Amino acid sequence: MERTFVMVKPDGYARGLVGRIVTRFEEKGFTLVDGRVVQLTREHAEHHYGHLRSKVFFDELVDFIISGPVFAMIWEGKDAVKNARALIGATNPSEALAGTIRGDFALDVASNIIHGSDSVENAEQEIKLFFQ
Ligand code: DAT
Ligand code: MG
Repeated sequence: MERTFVMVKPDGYARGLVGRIVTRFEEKGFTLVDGRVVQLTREHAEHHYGHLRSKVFFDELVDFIISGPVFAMIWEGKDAVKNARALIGATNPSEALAGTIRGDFALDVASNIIHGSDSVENAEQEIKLFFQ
C-alpha cells in the first residue's frame, strides 16, 4: 500500500474544514495513518516549497503557509499519491472541477486550502519532515 502526505493549509484550518476534508478521504477509501496540528517554521516552509523559490509568489506563499497552524496527515491506499491529488483537484481552484476539494471549497490559487504530495519520493520526504 502506498502512502501520501496531505496537509490542510492555514486557511482551511481557520475555516474549520479539517473534519470535512478528513471525511472525504475516508469516504474515498483511504486509511488515516497519522495526523497532527503543526505550526511550520519559516525554514521548514522554505524547504517544503523549495521547488518554487524562483517564482514571484514565493515570499507570499511562505508567509501564507506559516500564518497559522496546518493539519498534517499521512493517508494510505492504492496509488495514494495520484488518487489523493485527484481528490484534491487542480492547483487553481477556478479550474478545479466540482466534486474535488479545491473545486468545492476554494476560489483563489493563493489560498487553495490543501496540499498533497506530487510524487512517491516527495511523499516520503514530506512525511519524514512532518512526522519525524
Ligand atoms: P500544488 O499545490 O497543486 O502541488 P504547486 O506545487 O505547483 O501546486 O504550487 C504550490 C502552491 O503554490 C499552490 O498550492 C499554491 C501556490 N501557487 C501556485 N501557483 C501560484 C500562482 N500562480 N500564484 C500564487 N500562488 C501560487
Ligand atoms: Mg505541489
